[in-house]
Amino acid sequence: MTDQLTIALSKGRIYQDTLPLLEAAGILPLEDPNKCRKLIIATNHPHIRLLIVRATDAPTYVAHGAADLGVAGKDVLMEASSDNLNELLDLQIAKCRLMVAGPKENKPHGHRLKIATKYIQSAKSYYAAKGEQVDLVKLYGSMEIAPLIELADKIVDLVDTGNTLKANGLVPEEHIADISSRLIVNEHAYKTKFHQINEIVEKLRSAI
Ligand code: PRT
Ligand code: MG
Repeated sequence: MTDQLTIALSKGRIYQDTLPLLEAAGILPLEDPNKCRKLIIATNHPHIRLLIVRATDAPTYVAHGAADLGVAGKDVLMEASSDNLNELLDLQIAKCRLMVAGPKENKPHGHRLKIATKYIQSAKSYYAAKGEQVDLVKLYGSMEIAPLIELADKIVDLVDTGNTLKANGLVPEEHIADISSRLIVNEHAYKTKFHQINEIVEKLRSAI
């Protein structure tokens, strides 16, 4: 018997970079989520479907078993609970770095360092490991603005080309982690649908 398999992934760069890997594994989406508005995309395998979700939500779908497999950035996984899910493969896609960045002219400050970020957990463990006490301000996007208008001294954000930082008068200062996207699996599904999942995993592994 072939079980229904659901794979959660986000549109944008993760979809673009996962598509060739899925194709190498013989999984061909029947529609392009960037062109149609559908959030559930059928594939050439009647029992395999793709779920198009927000990048930050992929681990939640997998943890709850609403998706068996998923693709998520390590940045997202470091912020999410790892209950009920396992990381199976480093897909080596959507690569970037998690960094501390600040204004080109670093102003001296008499107060505790204030850091604006979407990555509270990662920033917390980074500064804790350095033994530095900081105040964290949670933002959901456009972090680069924070130091410009003195909401924060620095930011913790993803950097790829560095163009976004540069355009906002910021410079990368400290490297926190190398980021890439991971294939994640629901722990229960990995047991009950092992052969089916493992076949896909092995094909993806050799396509990386
Ligand atoms: O809407 P939301 O942003 O939550 O999700 P999304 O579906 O738009 O996801 P997307 O595509 O923005 O991000 C998905 C994953 O891609 C992230 O979780 C990362 O693991 C990975 N990734 C790789 C990146 C980048 N590179 C990246 N450069 N995610 C975001 N950026 C942003 C960064 O936050 C900054 O604003 O791009 C800007 C910096 O880019 P450069 O090239 O100017 O340095
Ligand atoms: Mg985005």
